[in-house]
Amino acid sequence: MSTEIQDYKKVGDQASQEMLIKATGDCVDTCFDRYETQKNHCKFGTTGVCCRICHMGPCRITARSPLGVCGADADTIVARNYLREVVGGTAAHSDHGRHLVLRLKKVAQGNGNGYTIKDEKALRYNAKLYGIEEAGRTKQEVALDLVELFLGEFSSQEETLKTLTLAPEKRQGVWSNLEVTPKGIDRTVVEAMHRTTMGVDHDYKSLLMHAFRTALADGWGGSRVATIVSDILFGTPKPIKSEANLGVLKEANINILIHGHEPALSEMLAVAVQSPDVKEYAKKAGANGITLAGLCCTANEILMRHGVPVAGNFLQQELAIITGAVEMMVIDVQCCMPSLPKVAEKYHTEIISTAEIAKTVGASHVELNEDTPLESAKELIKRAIDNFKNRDASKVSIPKATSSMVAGFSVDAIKYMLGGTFRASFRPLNDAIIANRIFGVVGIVGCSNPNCELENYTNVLTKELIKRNVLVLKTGCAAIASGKAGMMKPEIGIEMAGAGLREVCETVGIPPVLHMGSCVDNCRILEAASELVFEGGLGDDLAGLPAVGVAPEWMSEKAIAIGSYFVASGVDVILGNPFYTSGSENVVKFLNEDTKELFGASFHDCADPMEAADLIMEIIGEAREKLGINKKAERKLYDMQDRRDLDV
Ligand code: NFS
Ligand code: SF4
Repeated sequence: MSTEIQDYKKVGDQASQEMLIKATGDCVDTCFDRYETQKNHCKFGTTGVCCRICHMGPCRITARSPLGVCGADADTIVARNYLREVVGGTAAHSDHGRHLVLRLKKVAQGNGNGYTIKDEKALRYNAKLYGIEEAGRTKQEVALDLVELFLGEFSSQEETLKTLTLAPEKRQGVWSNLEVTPKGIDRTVVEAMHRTTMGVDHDYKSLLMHAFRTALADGWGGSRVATIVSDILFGTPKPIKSEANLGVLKEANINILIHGHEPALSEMLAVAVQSPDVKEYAKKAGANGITLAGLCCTANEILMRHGVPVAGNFLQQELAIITGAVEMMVIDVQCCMPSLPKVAEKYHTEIISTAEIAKTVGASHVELNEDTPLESAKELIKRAIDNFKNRDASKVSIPKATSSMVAGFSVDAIKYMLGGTFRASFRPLNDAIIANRIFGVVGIVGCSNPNCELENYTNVLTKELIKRNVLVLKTGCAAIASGKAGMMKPEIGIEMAGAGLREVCETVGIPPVLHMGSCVDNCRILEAASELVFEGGLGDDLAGLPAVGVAPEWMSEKAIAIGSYFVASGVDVILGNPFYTSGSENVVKFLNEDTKELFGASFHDCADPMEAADLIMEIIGEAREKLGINKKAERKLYDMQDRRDLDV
């Protein structure tokens, strides 16, 4: 077995290794196998110089053929491809946001059918942020006004996005001076497709500036709207305990996995699974109970609000089926591999697609009945229970590995942890940063990718940063990696943290690695960064904060959009693997250098986690120097070093 494990050294965690070995025995192909057959990637693709925008091509740029048929050069082609990737990511996050706004509209009109405004406080707080009168009005009235405003964020043709005004004023000025303030989200996305079609925008700088404009429409538009509305409909997350890794599946239970990104259906399933009739039905089928667990960002959404355990992240979706113990996998949108039904064929698992816009060959398609969503969620669960009898016990092997974790750190929850109900504020965090007990704040986000050892970069970097007194904020699959590695258990995380960070975490009662949610919730990281600015003492802009973003193992277009809105917001971003832009020196220089002049932040490529840690310390150190807070950490007590320094 150990030699077999070595074959899978690209997978660090034991649970995934065990399932990959089982996959070989069961003759199942996974993305890890397919990566091997695909990995001699076409250089035209990886350098970004392949253009198939019109049918005079495809054109590929080389030293001997430096221009496409139309005359487009490498700069134009690479920039166009980059912008189209940002568009893909922005569209995904924003369409997700739109669905939630339409859901809130139904609820506010009295047609919620089981969905409600769960967090009225969040509704009223956000209405006020947008200048909507809320005092003395019903929550439905307020919600309808907010819905109208949010729908305008998508459809506005001439007015700029209102959500951008939630950013610090100085940043809004930077955007307006650079003319990258987006108009409506839909307009911005459509315009990007127009600009990149054959014969339109050919200046790489103009294309890249539209990429940043589009990304802002994501981070300060679609994503922020999605997060606000999720909090209103499903509740603003608060710290909650749970567990992560494949070991959350239970042999004696009906195991149902929810996978994808949009929380509406999974919220209903999380409620339905608690109902006594469903529990009774499971018992009758001979099971001990029902385990509902999540994958990818749907997992993060219901983990943050219900403590539903996480079976795994992106690269574990096939591995979860290979346990042989999953009765049903319910998928919605994004990051759900089309391979799932093929893997499931070898077992008894039923794959159920549920989103109108996302169908998968080999999956059964069941949409929630909008009139009776709770009933249809129950029916789905009963269908999974009915499938229990088809489970082949000889094919079942569930890895033991799980780790307990605490998630649920919305900005509101962090404020509360820092100051309690009456004095909820970021002041203690600002003070800890100014006093250098916390050196800085780093957001580690994004996917897992078979092009590198699963979760190694993420975990090595996270460990190193907390040791160096950097508070780490996490979302997406990177958050799940830390949960699995035990770093989100307050007691273990605190053990790993440097003295200053440890002191703060112990006083406040938080782990040094905070789970802030799904990928759409990356806007919570920007919200937290804005709070640091609003609180005072750390400058007046997001640029210049002692903060950095990292996407160590990213793979998705969504990650490109996220990285771009971080940079446009003034936060430096380190990439574990580079963009497909190396075919144009000008584009690389623009993204990695010129943006520093424009936005006050840029991209950095760094393939090694320890080097990334050093680079982060350097960037944060410079920011601290400029803020005039780069003094030695205050110490309350003399430690050994101080005693030696006393020189007596
Ligand atoms: Ni983000 Fe979440 Fe995971 Fe990557 Fe996919 S699940 S939206 S894209 S893979 S972090
Ligand atoms: Fe070739 Fe230009 Fe057409 Fe692209 S747009 S495929 S470079 S001719």
